[in-house]
Amino acid sequence: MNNDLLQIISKFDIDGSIGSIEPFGGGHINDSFRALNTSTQSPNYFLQRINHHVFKDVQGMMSNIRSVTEYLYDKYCKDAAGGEEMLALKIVKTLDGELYSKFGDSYWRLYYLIEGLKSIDVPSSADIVFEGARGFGQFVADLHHFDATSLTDTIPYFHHMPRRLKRFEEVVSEVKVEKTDEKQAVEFVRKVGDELCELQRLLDRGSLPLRVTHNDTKFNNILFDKNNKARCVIDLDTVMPGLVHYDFGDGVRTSTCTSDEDESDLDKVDIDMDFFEAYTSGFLEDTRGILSNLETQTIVEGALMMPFIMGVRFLTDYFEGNIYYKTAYPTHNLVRAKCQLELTRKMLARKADLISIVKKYS
Ligand code: ADP
Ligand code: GN1
Ligand code: MG
Repeated sequence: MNNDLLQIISKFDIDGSIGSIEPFGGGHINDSFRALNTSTQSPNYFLQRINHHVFKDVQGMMSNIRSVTEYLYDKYCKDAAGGEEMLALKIVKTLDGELYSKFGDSYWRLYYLIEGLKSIDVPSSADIVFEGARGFGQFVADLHHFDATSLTDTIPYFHHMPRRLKRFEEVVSEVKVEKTDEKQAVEFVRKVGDELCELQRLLDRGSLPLRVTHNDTKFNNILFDKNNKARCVIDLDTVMPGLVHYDFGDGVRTSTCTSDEDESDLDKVDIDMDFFEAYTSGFLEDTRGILSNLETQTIVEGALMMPFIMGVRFLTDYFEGNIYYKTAYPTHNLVRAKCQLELTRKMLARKADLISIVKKYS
């Protein structure tokens, strides 16, 4: 076992004795490890190195997570009935009572490992899509009365589409866009960019409310039990004030697409309309009662914007030299961008059908 990891975990208030610490999970930003206890009487843990280049205000982010998880923990424990209730992540503090620990140049946090639950990268049925969406919707509904203004913006302007486009243009102006596929991607961003800033315009006008949203509702950020029931929303780094559209949209992006996020064969990239219907009905199940008419009427804009903003972010990172996302090969971000932009294009072509489906469940 890595000695540094053992030293790091020993700074936290843990029980028992750790027998192994192994890499776990494969996100693009943080590094995660599972720490197993030697004794079954003591809990197992989930250790993460926080990417502080991305999350610059580590204290602010950890206090957001603490207040939201404590709020949910309280709610779920009170509501608990029959072992099918939702669960909340629980932070393990350091021996000094802090929410994270600094070791050399890096920042670390610890959660209890939630036993017996699994994440699903690619849902295999509409039922699973429905259930994941229901869980993400419940998360927003459960935080309906939580004061969004008490939370720090962990990444300022995270989903501010006009700013993402401005940064994209700055980066593009400093590089040579030479290859045909790069040029096509840039042209597409310029062609549809303004249309996909609609949510920001509505927000700026005060027509849509800021809520507590997750902002990274990638489908594998919700854990399922053995009966495929959604039980726990995880990966809470980006929980902050946002539009419900972002949570609807990122779940759609990652659960209803017919390919992986980085598929290079663009013919394989499309939206599965049955899965979209399942996602919509699941997400609206608990949120229907709390959303304004305009939020529901415009929620499809979130499903269109999220693949697009990801396309723009991946493309920007590619032109910037792959400094933000973990990549497996030099053109990985370009491949991801082309895939996300293709998904955007195909979804835009079906916008009227997507709106009809939302109407059916509103
Ligand atoms: P990333 O930012 O890398 O996506 P996550 O916080 O989503 O990191 O964790 C990566 C994976 O680890 C998740 O998809 C899930 O499978 C698992 N995981 C995360 N937190 C826990 C936990 N507390 N208990 C059990 N498994 C977890
Ligand atoms: C990142 O950490 P992970 O892999 O869940 C990113 C999300 C993107 C996602 C794309 C803080 O999420 O915004 O949607 O990659 N998180 C951050 O796969 O930038
Ligand atoms: Mg994750």
